[in-house]
Amino acid sequence: GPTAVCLGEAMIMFAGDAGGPLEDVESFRRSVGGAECNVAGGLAALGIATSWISRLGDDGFGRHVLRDLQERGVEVGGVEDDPDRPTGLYVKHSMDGRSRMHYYRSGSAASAMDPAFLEQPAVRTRLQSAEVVHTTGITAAISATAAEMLERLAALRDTYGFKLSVDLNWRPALWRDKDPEPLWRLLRAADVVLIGADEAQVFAGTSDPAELRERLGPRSTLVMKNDAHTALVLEPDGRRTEVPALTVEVVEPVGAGDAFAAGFLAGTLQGLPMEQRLRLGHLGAAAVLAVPEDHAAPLDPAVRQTLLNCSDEEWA
Ligand code: KDG
Repeated sequence: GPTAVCLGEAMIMFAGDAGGPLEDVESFRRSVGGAECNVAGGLAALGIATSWISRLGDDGFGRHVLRDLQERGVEVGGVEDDPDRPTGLYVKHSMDGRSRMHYYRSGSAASAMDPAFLEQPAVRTRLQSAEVVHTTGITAAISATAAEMLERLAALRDTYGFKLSVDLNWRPALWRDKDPEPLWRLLRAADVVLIGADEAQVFAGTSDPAELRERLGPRSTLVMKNDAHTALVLEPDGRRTEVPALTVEVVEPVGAGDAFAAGFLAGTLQGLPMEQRLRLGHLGAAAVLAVPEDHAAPLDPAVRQTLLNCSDEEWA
């Protein structure tokens, strides 16, 4: 069957039990975060054989990440332990009705990923057999060596024959004082580019899909999500498919984009029609929007099938 590889940092996430200023939050709930590992979990839940490739500290947090991903069906044989650097952390709390993120990740084990990491046998074999390799703009931002690694990854696309999928995941806090040009190069090299309309506006100065598609590579398919409203695909040949989002009560939005990516990519790997790929993306996002964690339990397969096949009127 089809196989996917997700490459990027995972962190232990601590979500504040109460809202308000961080200095007043006393207790936190632990879970696992990290854009690419969220996507890996989502793909595995949809029946795609998926490896998550990264580096973790040789510490209790790293062991928890591994265990959590394995329990969710993600293959982790390409993960390297670092005896000297820790697993990254991330604190999430809500203030004035908005989620705030605080990263404790500089100098983490994952930030030491570099081009040579991709040559490690356990990593190389997984990339060679992957149909799709997914990464995000976050990985391009965590360190200079990780950004170089992604340049190498883009070059390996042709050598190994995988499709490259990149979610912009624009994180201004990680890009302060950094040149975004390497990220543009990565996006232009990608076969699938996932972007939210709001972050497109900030990053590229436009949220017009046609204009954005033009600024990507000749083979890049643009997938643009417009919050709670709609998602559309614009293919290099100009074909356009749009599907409205489901209406959900939003508990906490972080991770919804990753779940959307997982659904869209799973549908792509399974050869579903474009409209159903988008529906699968929306279904994943809806589930994550409804929980405080960055990922959610998979939808019952029978319910999923019904929703994939229902009429447009029944859908939304
Ligand atoms: O997309 C979800 C991520 O934002 C979250 O899991 C943490 O990886 C993360 C990041 O860098 O924001």
